[in-house]
Amino acid sequence: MKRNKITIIGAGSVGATCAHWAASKELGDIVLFDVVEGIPQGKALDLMQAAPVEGYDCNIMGTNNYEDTAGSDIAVITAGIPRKPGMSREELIGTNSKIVSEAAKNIAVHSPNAFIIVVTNPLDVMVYAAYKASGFSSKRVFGMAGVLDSARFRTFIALELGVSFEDVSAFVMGGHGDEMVPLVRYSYAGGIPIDKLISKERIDAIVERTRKGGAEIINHLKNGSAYYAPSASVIQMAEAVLKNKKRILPVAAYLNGEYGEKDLYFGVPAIIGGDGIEKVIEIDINEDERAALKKSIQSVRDVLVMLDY
Ligand code: TXD
Repeated sequence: MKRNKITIIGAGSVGATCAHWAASKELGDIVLFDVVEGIPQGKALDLMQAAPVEGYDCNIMGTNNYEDTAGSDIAVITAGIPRKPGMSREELIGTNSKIVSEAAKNIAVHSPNAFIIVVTNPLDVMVYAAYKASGFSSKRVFGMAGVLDSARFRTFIALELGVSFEDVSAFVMGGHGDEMVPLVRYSYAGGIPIDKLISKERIDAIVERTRKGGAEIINHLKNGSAYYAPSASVIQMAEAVLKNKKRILPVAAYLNGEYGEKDLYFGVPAIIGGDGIEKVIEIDINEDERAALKKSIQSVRDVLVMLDY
């Protein structure tokens, strides 16, 4: 029986750590691709040599040649340049859109049946670029941001309450930028709405920290951005597809009328399974949430118009 094949484009911090999580979950054989010679080969070999210790069976190879990615089931695009302190995600668009489009075209040629998960920033617009460049159905091209932003939100809620991370469910909608919308009304700890457990001021502070979650880490690292939680989030999405789990996850999905928007990738809850994005879920939102989402949509559209494709 054939194993799943997972290609990761960009063997930097997020890409290599995606390979690490995917291997530890034994999701399939892994190909790490990068334009820099030696880096993907070295990291892949190193990771494969952890297999006897960790007990996973998957082949992990590094390459600079797209032909080695042929026949992949999942392709994750992390290639690009990351933010530096003080930089917005939007400032990356010129360089990253070329890199992402080139990656998506190569995936389409070598792995015509793959699902593409885009990670590169500015996320919502880069997914759009990958969708256009690949020519794939929008069900098969989506972006990771909401799982990460929600994981940050859930982490801060659990820390605030001093309870298990596992018991906190919460999610963040919207674009992957400072206007993202953490949905307090849809956030629970052990099934109890968080506004019954945490004061309004503290919730406001947690929402703000969530929105700035990426920058907080960049400010610590100085050279590079977050990668452990981002890559874990990517692999959760890949697993949902490969195992046809039908998970409900917040994902940058193509909107074709949902939430009143068309021809836009935007963070919304969706069912992710063996067919990719199987359904975008439209939740009930109140006036304040609608206004916040509008702002977030506008900020994605403002960057989308800069996309040259
Ligand atoms: O929530 C999210 N979506 C994100 C997004 C969370 C974390 C990081 N986010 C973004 O992912 C970040 O802003 C960047 O745009 C990407 C990748 O972040 P990472 O931290 O992994 O960046 P690195 O370590 O610089 O790795 C990028 C790699 C590096 O090895 C380059 O040599 C390679 O990309 N690269 C390429 N690979 C293939 N093809 C081309 N053309 C190419 N150009 C650069």
